[in-house]
Amino acid sequence: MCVLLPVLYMAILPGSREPAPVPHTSSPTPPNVPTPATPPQASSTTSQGVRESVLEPRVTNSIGMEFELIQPGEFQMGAPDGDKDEQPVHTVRISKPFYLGKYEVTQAQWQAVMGNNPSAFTGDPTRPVENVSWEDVQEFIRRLNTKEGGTTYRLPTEAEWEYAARAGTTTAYSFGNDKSQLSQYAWYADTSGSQTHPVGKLKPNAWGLYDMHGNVWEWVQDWYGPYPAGAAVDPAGPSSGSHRVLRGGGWDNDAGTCRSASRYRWPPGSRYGHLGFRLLRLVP
Ligand SMILES: [Ca+2]
Repeated sequence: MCVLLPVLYMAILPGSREPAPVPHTSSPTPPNVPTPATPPQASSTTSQGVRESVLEPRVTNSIGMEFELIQPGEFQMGAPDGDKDEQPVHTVRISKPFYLGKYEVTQAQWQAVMGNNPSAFTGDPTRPVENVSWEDVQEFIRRLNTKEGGTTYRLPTEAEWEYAARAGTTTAYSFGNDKSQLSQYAWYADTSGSQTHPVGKLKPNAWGLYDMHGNVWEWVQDWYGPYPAGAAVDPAGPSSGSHRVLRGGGWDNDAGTCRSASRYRWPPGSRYGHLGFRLLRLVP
């Protein structure tokens, strides 16, 4: 009877999936149910999968920066109907999990590490720091890595940034294609009042990241250059260049410029009131 029970149970369940294996006591692995509000699950029961399962879904560092775990995966980088430099759309595989800042780095966090606040828009320390160059950010990272010894931070690569911004979507924005919804997620030209706003006040994307669209442009690690023609694994951009890449659009940009695939660039020494960043924290 005990052996027949699972079979009978499946037979009387309307809509039971026929190929589903009969429950087996020695294999307790549950089905991998997609959950759009969280990062993707490990794809298999490899040793890497076991390791991923024990990672904290989010961490907070010594100066209160919060990070969300981003699981590895594959996505289509670029936009077929976007600007020329967003093409060709190509397959990118992110091979390792990483933590990404839930918010843009704030003025309070910059102050805690650097002892100053270069921002153009002050008055609330939870506004994003801006008016920082790519090179300034490297100094911030050096000091933070020293302060936290044993934990490594860096800027995300352009591919890591877009992968996280899309959060599994293939649309213009992390919430779809409808520009009229952008004001729920982003401070941009139509809504910002020509200034930055405290981080995290609007809706996050499906992976829990705020202000990926708008507020301040975010420096990423890569030199600016054309995309590769074919598929890539953990691409890090050209080996040299004159401009570093910025992503996400800012408070003074139109909706189209805040798309997930949109790219911009400035020389690494440039500072403006719309240039900020968020950090990546390596998984140990
Ligand atoms: Ca942003």
